[in-house]
Amino acid sequence: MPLATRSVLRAPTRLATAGAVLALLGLSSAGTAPAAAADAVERVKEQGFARIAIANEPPYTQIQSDGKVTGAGPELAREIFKRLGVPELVASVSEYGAMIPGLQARRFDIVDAGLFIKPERCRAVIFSEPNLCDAEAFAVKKGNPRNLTSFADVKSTDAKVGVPGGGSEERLALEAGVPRDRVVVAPDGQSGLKMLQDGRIDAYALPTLSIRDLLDKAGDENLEIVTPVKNTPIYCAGAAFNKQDTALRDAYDRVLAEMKKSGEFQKIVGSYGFPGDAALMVTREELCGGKN
Ligand code: 6CS
Repeated sequence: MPLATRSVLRAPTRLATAGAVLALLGLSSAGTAPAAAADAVERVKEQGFARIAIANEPPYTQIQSDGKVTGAGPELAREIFKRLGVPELVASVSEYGAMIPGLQARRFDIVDAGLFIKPERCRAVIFSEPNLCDAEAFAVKKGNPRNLTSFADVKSTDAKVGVPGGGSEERLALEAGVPRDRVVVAPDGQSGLKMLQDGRIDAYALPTLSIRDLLDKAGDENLEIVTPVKNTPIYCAGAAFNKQDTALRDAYDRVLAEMKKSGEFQKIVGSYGFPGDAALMVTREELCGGKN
């Protein structure tokens, strides 16, 4: 059963006030969806926290053992919202494929989880300027016995590839012509690695920094990384917002631009291994293929 969305309160875990629970459920205290305030910044300020969707895929997003939500995306969002006068983040774990519908249904105020900026997504939500850039990678058995270096290699063999549900790797595999029954959705990184270790898949596809983090933590000498995956782009993610929340997106962008200029942005994302300068070399408009 693919993971959809479950709510995690930021540690030190706050007592879930009725308002917070209702807000997480996409309801205001009046029991109806929060009014799409003319100025979303004021709506979130009045709420007292920003509802953020994460995937729990380190180093992009991570829920620590004490419940604290960290990772490059949430750390960046936490600092930006603090400067906007919003002191708290309240996180929900979501599959990538459920993040955009969650924004559209106003279950979240922001996705800051390494959601890659792509034209088809730019038609559904609005993005900040780029923040987290990365290549694509496969985790494979040591020696790469199936010689899988691209999604085309997966297609031309009877290999199976593990992917995150609704994620870019799933789309890359299907677009390369890998049959649907050989594109296997893994609900999270640990499950994907286990599927590889058990031989249920021949490669597990995620962004490079995510695969590196998984392999470092697994310490399994029978696994190795292939990166970059041939014929795949360097992706850059941005924070994503409901299309009506242009004021909130623009406010996020203003602070992000200040932090990029001061070097604070590069320091935060760099501490998680991300090349901050890569995000300065491309724009949202270029990645969306037009205005967003
Ligand atoms: O945005 C995406 O689709 C991809 N982003 C990350 C950080 N991990 C996997 C996912 O497919």
